[in-house]
Amino acid sequence: MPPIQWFPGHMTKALREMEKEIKNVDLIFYCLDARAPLSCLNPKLSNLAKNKKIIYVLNKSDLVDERNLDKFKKMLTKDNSIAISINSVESNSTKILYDKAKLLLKDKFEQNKAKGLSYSIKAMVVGVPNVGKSTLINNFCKKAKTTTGNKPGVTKGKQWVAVDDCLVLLDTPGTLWPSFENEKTAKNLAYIGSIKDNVLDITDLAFYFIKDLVKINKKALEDRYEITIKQNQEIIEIFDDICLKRKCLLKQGELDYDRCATLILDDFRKGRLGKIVLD
Ligand SMILES: Nc1nc2c(ncn2[C@@H]2O[C@H](COP(=O)(O)OP(=O)(O)OP(=O)(O)O)[C@@H](O)[C@H]2O)c(=O)[nH]1
Ligand SMILES: [Mg+2]
Repeated sequence: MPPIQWFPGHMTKALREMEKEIKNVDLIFYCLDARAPLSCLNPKLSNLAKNKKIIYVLNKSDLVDERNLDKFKKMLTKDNSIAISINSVESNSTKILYDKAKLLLKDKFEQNKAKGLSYSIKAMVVGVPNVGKSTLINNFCKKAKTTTGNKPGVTKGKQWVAVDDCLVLLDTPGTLWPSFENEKTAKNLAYIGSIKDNVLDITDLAFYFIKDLVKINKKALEDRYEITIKQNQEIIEIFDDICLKRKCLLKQGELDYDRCATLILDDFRKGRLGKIVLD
């Protein structure tokens, strides 16, 4: 697969602004997509957050089997960090994050209380594009204070949002890094919709997605598209079968791979292929 890369100017600018703001925040909500939590670890963001308390949010947990998340939670839990899975679309699901944030910053609360000062937590919400950072913030606020969307690059600039007197959140644009050293990471980010589709060859991407899914969970493809995948079957033949089943055809009866590719990736992204963890 040709190297995938998407690092537009607004991301460089966003990272610079986040570097400036980092000293003003007590805590980082590091948003990861539960379907590929490790692929969502951006070295630039991890470096930015290294001296801060971090709550890793394994978001979109409704799209996976929770039992698959235990190993990631263990890996991400360290002295200064914990990991929690949530579904940001479900109302009030961020309550647990709020409670944990208060617990992590208990000392600061108490020191300020002793001085008779009120204290509000300032937290920065970071992550690669499209993992649900803005949705998470709206969940905290119980109303749509930030713009969300089913595509990467919706949030273009930083935005402070007051949840209540005790918590202020900073929404940030989804950021990637200049070059992916690992092809698997790049592909996973593309599959989950963190990379703009128009910088990718969508048919190539779907081809590799089928190839990967055959290894991870070929039954998911068989069930969704009512096909049978033979052992060592060529990936292109599987792609053809899905095209035929979904009637993705051009005028002369040729297969419309582009349309089929969009359909397959959309099915995965919306959870219609079942609960799949890529990492
Ligand atoms: N199924 C599911 N979808 C979610 C969840 N959280 C967010 N989404 C959806 O994911 C898409 C992206 O959400 P956003 O909140 O805009 O993501 P973002 O991280 O702010 O994206 P950028 O601003 O582009 O970096 C939207 O269609 C949301 O509805 C979740 O927990 N589960
Ligand atoms: Mg956003």
